[in-house]
Amino acid sequence: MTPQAEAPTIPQGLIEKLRAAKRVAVLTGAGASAESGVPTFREAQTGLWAEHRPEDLATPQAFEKNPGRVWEWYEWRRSLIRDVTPNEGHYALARMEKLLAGQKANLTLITQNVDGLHQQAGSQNVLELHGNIQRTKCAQCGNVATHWEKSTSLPQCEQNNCEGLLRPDVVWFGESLPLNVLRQAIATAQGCDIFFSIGTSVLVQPAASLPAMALEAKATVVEINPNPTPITERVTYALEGLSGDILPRLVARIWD
Ligand code: BV8
Ligand code: ZN
Repeated sequence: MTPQAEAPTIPQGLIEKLRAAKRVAVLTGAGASAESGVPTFREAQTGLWAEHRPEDLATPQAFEKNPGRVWEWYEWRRSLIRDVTPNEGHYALARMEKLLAGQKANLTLITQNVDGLHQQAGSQNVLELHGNIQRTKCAQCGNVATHWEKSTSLPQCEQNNCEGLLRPDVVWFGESLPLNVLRQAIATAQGCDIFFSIGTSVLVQPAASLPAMALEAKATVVEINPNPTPITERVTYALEGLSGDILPRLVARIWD
């Protein structure tokens, strides 16, 4: 039985920096939703999707070739998300945003996740780099909707005389990110005092370049992840552990 890894202490230097911070940036990945029960991309898929890799399904080519299968995969993922709730890490980030506002500072939350759990936990200033699985976008006219005809297996656009197929309003591999969102994320990374990289394997570009941009801009960079990533060696503080455990303790140490 491997000994339960000792939960990392929160470095005093980080506490002081956060108390004095004016601009805090947070980048989250699938690991921030893991404790809510949302499988991460690195985990093997289960059930009938076991033999499919997300990278092979989350592409325009896959949708082109077999829109029904891609649509079913997203309906399966929506079903996984429907029953989950934000975890303690999501709530701690929402609290941190409010507490920083109280000290005339701001927090910008840049997320790679498409599950909407940060907003559900109360975070306001959220940049969705990769879109949101709870919205659809018409493949033809681009109309974005949050409600669509659930009965059919391949819903179509309801805009007048548009027959377009609906697709999830997410960014697929090979598609560019929404430019205005990406620009804001880059400006945030380059202009912050403290940059948190939480629950991301720092592999998917261009999101994966944001922590390095913060380092180049001489920000204090904090990583929260139970596993090492390509930036672990370079960050100011590498807190090895779960976001749902570390974040509430961090907020309590600074503001309680
Ligand atoms: C683009 C939405 C170009 C869809 C997603 C070769 C080299 C470099 C780049 C490329 C390349 N080949 C292709 C590319 C580009 C490609 C890319 O980066 N590929 C990777 C695989 C190499 N990028 C793109 O295609 C992007 N677009 O480049 O466009 C372009 C430019 C101009 C014009 C046209 C085109 C688009 C990328 C967006 C893809 N869409 N999601 C959907 O969800 O279905 S990405 C998807 O995967 C997720 O959103 C997420 O971002 C990513 C998975 O990453 P993570 O979030 O980090 O999750 P992961 O599972 O990997 O890791 C979880 C981590 O959490 C782990 O480290 C784990 O240890 C940790 N963890 C686990 N539990 C916890 C925890 N941490 C804390 N607490 C816990 N409890
Ligand atoms: Zn349409």
